[in-house]
Amino acid sequence: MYGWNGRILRVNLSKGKTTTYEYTSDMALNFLGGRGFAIKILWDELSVGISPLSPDNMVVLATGPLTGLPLPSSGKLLLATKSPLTGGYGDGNIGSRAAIHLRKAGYDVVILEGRAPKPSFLWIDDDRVEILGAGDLWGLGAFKAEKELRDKFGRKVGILLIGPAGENLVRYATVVSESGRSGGRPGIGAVMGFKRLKAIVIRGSKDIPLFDSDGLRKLGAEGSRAILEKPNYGFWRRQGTMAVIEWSQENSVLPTFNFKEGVFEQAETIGGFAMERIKLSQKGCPNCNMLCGNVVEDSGELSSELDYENVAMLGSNIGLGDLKKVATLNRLADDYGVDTISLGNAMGFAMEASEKKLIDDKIDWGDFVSARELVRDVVYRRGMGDTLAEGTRRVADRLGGDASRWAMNVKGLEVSGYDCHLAPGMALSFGTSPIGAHHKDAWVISWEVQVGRQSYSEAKIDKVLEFQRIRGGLFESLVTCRLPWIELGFSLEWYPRFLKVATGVNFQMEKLFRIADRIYNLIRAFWVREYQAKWSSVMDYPPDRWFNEPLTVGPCKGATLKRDGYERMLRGYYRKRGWDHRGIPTEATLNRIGLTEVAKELKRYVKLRSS
Ligand code: PTT
Ligand code: SF4
Repeated sequence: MYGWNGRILRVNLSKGKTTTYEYTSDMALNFLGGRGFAIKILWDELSVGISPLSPDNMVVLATGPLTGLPLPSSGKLLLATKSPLTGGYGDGNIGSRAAIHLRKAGYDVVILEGRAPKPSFLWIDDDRVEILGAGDLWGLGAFKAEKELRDKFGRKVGILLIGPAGENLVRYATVVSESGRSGGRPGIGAVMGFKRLKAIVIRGSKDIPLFDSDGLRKLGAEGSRAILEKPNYGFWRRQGTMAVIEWSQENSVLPTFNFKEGVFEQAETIGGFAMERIKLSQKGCPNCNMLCGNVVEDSGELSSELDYENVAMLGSNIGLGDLKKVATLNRLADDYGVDTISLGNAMGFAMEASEKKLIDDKIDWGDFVSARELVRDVVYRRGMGDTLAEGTRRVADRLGGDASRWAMNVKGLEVSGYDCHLAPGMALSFGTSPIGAHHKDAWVISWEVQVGRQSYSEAKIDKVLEFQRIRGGLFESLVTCRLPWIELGFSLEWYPRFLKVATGVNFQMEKLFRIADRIYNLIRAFWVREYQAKWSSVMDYPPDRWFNEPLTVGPCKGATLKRDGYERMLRGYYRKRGWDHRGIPTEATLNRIGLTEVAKELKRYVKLRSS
């Protein structure tokens, strides 16, 4: 095989044993890499019904055939597990030198299983793999721990690690890297924490086998130049994703006061232009010339890297209109290794519960000092923070009454920063995302605002499907960053060309979309096998708040999502996917997509419709 190393590293932390094995070219051709490999491994190997926080769970680190090559924005890594937040499939994508070193060490995938007897870290130095004692690293924040590891292993190694949130099993703890990159929203940091694995340090020095290495270098350089020449490149370098704050405010989709509203009075003070005024520098993932990380000075004169989601969720969603203070909360989240989206939702939920006098603790909207303390309480599981560390679905269940109506999650994963009172297409995207309410698969909202917010049209279903194929299927399996395409208009046609010089295989778009559909169906089968009789189409609904509580301010005042319209779209979505009325793939669909064995296995748990 070219393009793929063809090797998987398996680390059993309980036994202290590491092994490598080769996978087949069939797996490469049918699942491509990244998300495709991760779900294939989790489906094949995980016992059904295991607790995500048990030695039986696995963490899969997966690269794709383009990862780490001299191609645009290829320094990304997919992390996957059975999520402690949702109980279903969960993954995240992180920019890290670890992705490149892993490929250069000769592996495409690492599987972490079992649980170490004591806090440990993994050292992968090409073929030499060691599980070492974490010693004093355990308990340290991610910034300090990363620095200590760099002092010891060298400035250039790849490092993935968890902070105290992962160690303390916060259900939305992430994996962090490069002092400010964070991935694995559905609690992959908590699974690593349960495994007592503080960090993974990787140094790789080999060549990745390529079909046409000269051709790849040339094409990669051509692609990088094409990105530099894009008309919006300059503005992108100034603001990156932060420009979305102003856009969201203008279009009344900026999450505000726990998604009660879509506009925030102080939006201007936390937007892209406000960010430019306190910007110190720009950072990016390796192998990328778009450098979209905006490093700013926070209220404690420390640096903090801001993106749209961080600011929307720790700013407007909790009523905080001071960007430096938002940056402080964000820095804490990065240091502790906790997801800003779920954290912002959990804090918004707590503030609303306090306003409604449903809890004894008092915490007002926009109260920075209490919010900062609450972040620490969540991470160290103190008082109310201990409950909030469980995620909004579990908190609402405990609180009872109508709390689940304004607990903003789908399948247990908190909603990312787009209000959907008047965005049915985006609501469908959140509802049907394969990991819970994340925007990464089908970020259709920008298109939806252009074509008309009101409609529940078939075109919106098609757009969700198209984006799920491109973003969730293609980019998550290649594994490279999708932002050159979605933000700068770097054409998708480059990717089959990249694949050709890397692997020698002609992947037409149609073939890649078929792989994407296979991945989506397998992920859906995984969820259904886990939930069994508890699975129903209700799992694919956005939070009740958007249906029941109209916006009270802004240009879309009075808007709500229409339940019958949403139901119609969801049914249409199922039909187009070849799923039945419960959202379960039919036997015919699974057979058609090459998942006959999956159909046989799934039949042991639920009744499958034949077509
Ligand atoms: C991603 C989610 C996002 S999506 C953001 S901001 W974004 C938040 N970032 C967090 C953070 O920072 N610190 C923290 N403690 N928690 C955070 N939670 C949130 O996590 C990120 C970029 C961004 S910035 C986006 S859109 C794109 N995402 C990609 C993706 O998903 N796939 C892909 N092939 N390419 C992508 N490119 C872009 O990468 P999750 P990163 Mg992230 C600090 O991880 O779990 O997927 O959640 O990885 O390296 O920081 O790059 O407006
Ligand atoms: Fe990383 Fe941004 Fe480059 Fe994507 S565009 S690889 S997120 S720096």
